[in-house]
Amino acid sequence: MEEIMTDSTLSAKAIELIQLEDKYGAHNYHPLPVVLAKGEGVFVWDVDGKRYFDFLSAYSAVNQGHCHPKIVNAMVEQAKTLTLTSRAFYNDSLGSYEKFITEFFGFDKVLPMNSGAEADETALKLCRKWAYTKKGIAENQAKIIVCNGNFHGRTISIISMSDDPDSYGGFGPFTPGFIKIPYNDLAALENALQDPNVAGFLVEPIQGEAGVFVPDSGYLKKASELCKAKNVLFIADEVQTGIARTGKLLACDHENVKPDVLILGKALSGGTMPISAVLANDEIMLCIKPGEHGSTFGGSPLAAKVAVAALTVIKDENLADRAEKMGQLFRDELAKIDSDMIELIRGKGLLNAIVIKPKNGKEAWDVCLKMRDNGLLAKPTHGHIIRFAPPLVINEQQIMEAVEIIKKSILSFN
Ligand code: IF1
Repeated sequence: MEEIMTDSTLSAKAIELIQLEDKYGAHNYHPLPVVLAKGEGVFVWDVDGKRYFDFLSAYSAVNQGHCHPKIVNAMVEQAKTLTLTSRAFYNDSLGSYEKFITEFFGFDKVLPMNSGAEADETALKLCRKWAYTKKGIAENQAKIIVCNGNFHGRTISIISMSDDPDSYGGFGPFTPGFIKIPYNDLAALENALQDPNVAGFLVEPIQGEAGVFVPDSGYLKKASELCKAKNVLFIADEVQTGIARTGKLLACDHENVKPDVLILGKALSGGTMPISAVLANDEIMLCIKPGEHGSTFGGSPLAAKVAVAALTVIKDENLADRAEKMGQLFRDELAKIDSDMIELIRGKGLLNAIVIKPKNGKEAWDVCLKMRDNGLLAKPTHGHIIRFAPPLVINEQQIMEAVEIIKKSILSFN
């Protein structure tokens, strides 16, 4: 709270709202001090009417831009008609959504959930069930390979896969059945796959939380081939990388890899509500039988209509191509900034990060505060990395303006 009180850029109204959250909300986040009240396209506005470029996009949930009118309209129309039936009954929106999304991504079946973590949990359950009913692994013996540096969510089983003490520390006992190997290490994968009880390999095509860590080209392709050779499911967590963010519909598409199980979330709703999904072919998906998995809200008529609208916008506005082109431009322009504080620029499409070398005690957090003052929002991760992931509807002129803000902010520490 001290830093808030001494932050001269915050209005009395903003401070009051921050204090309200601090007093009544759990302290499980450390937000950048800015209080937002409105969003449209690539921009958000704070409670005092100041406009910012949103270079976080709610961690890639608002790929389609804030409050996209087509998504909001679909949402409002359906909200006035029928929001939720539960899956105890059929509804008139789910089937057409299921047809739409399975054709969109090329799978036989979809299992609708809400949050990304839930979809990841669903994929883990599906993989285990497949292991026992199809692969012939003895009951309770299935193992799933995961990567160091992963981020798949916050549930107990998911943090059991994490090697980040902030994620798992103090939350044990943990779920067994995971093998942790280094990311981007095919030899380690090959070695772990020797265990006949391995049923799946869960991987992010680009590690988000790790600071937008892009693996070597060919890694995903070879990893999927190694899995195939051992009859192990290749499970792609594209919650953050999917839905056009990296310049293709899926990050796996960069290497023509077709996962056995695909996990989607975030931008599946364009940032309007939690909608996630697991996609797989019949051989795998039909291993889960009635009564064995589900959720109250997953597959609601509201979610169904919103998801169809959100994916339609991705296609109609060519957002994958736009992410590819704008991402290239963004990295090219960033590379021209002459500052020893920029140690590295990396990313794919519009999922990018810079690694900051602290200077005169100024770190990534200070750079983010300065960018905020200059009208651009981004968040540091791991102390020294800043993620840059604007909505994919950003245009060339806006990229140039944003780079100018980033440049001005970083050079202010010279
Ligand atoms: C937070 C990070 C991003 C994800 C992947 C599943 C989930 C996520 C690949 C779970 C969620 C989030 C959640 C957000 C911060 C964020 C994040 F920095 F932690 F790593 F995006 F980069 N799989 N990612 O990235 O989805 O249950 O949250 O819907 O505040 O925790 P969820």
